[in-house]
Parts: sequence; structure tokens; C-alpha cells
Amino acid sequence: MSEPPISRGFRRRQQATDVSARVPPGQHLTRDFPVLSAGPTPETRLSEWTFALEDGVSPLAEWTWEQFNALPQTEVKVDIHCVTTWSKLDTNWRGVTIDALLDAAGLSEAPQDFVMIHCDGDYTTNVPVEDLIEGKAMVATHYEGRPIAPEHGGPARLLVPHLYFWKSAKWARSLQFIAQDEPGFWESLGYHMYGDPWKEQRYAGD
Ligand SMILES: Nc1nc2c(c(=O)[nH]1)N[C@H]1C(S)=C(S)[C@@H](COP(=O)(O)O)O[C@H]1N2
Ligand SMILES: [Mo]
Repeated sequence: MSEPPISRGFRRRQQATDVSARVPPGQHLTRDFPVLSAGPTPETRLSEWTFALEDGVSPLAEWTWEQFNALPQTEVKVDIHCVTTWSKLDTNWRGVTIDALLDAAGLSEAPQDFVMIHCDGDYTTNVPVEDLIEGKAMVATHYEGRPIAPEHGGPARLLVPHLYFWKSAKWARSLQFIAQDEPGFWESLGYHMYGDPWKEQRYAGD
């Protein structure tokens, strides 16, 4: 099996020479990589792992682990911001962009305007389609050159670095396109529906 092509992706905020200009309001920098999980780390065998796209309740596409890893790969270096106030600069990830997934599914565009991400362990989170396409997000399989550790969302997690990190769903298994925005797990518990760290959209009403 030949290796898939790897490209450099994600437009990012212009690299600020001043590090403090890269830290959103109310955040502080950390060098650690804290683990934040609402439940236990699921153990899904790669032989049973699939990743699916769905339009409402209709299946659109599904990939096995082997098929998923044969899709075009993109590498990014991005800053991440958790709502618990830590931010981490220059994290390196590799995975499959949502554009590449749509392409591989034979879709010229997303069928609906919103997405619910579903995960092993029943975590969900909602993101508008426009925040996932045009190089803004990926389903990542590698962190700092290695497979993502299970506690950090391996084998595959969503990466939407321009929103608070709770949107970067760990153990992601499907993207469900939906017509109306609906709250996911944290959003149902009072967190913001969108979660822009630069606007400090932490809780509903912010
Ligand atoms: N499936 C799943 N994804 C999740 C979470 C979770 O509990 N379950 N926590 C979210 C939150 S609140 C954050 S800050 C990040 C934490 O990712 P990390 O543990 O790799 O730092 O994952 C997000 N994705
Ligand atoms: Mo978080």
C-alpha cells in the first residue's frame, strides 16, 4: 500500500512575534498537555473502528481505519485554547481535513449547514460547517509525529483549533450533518454554542 500524500494546511492567524498576542483574553500558557475527559478513555479496537459521514440519519460514507489512513494527509502547527483557561502554542498535528473527507465521499459541498460530532463514549459537540471546511479543521490521527495517545483522543480526534478545545472532540467516530444547530454535551450543560476564544464565548450568553 503506498503512503498517502502529506501537505501543509490550515490558514492561521498571522504569526505574532509577540507571544502574548497569541493568547486569547483570560487564558494563560502551559507547556504541559492536560487531559480533560468527561468520562473514561474508551477502548475501541482499530479492527472495529470506522469513521462515518451522515446526512441526518442517512449514511453518506464510511471508512475503516486502513481506508481512513490512506486518505490525503495534512500537517498543521496550531495554538489550542481550553475553556478551563490553558492555552498551548505551536502544537503539531497530522490528519485528514474535513475538505478531504467531503472530497473522498464524492461531495462537492456539505449537505447541511451544521455538524454534530459523535464519539466513542457518547460525547458530542456541535460546530457550524463553515468552521470545519476550507482548511479550518481535521480529524487528526497524529500529535507531535506520533499516533495520538488514547487519553488525548486516539485513534482519531477532531481538531478545530480556532474554537475552544472542547469542540475538538476526542475519539471521534462520525460527523452528522444537521440542518439546525443543536447543543452537544457541554453546550447542553451551559457552555457556549459556538465557543470563540478571542470573544471569550465560554458560557451561554457570553
Ligand atoms: N470525546 C470527548 N472529547 C473531548 C472531551 C471529552 O470529555 N470527551 N473533552 C473536551 C475538552 S473540555 C477539552 S479541553 C479537550 C481536552 O483534550 P485533551 O484531553 O487532549 O487535552 O477535549 C475535548 N474533547
Ligand atoms: Mo476543556
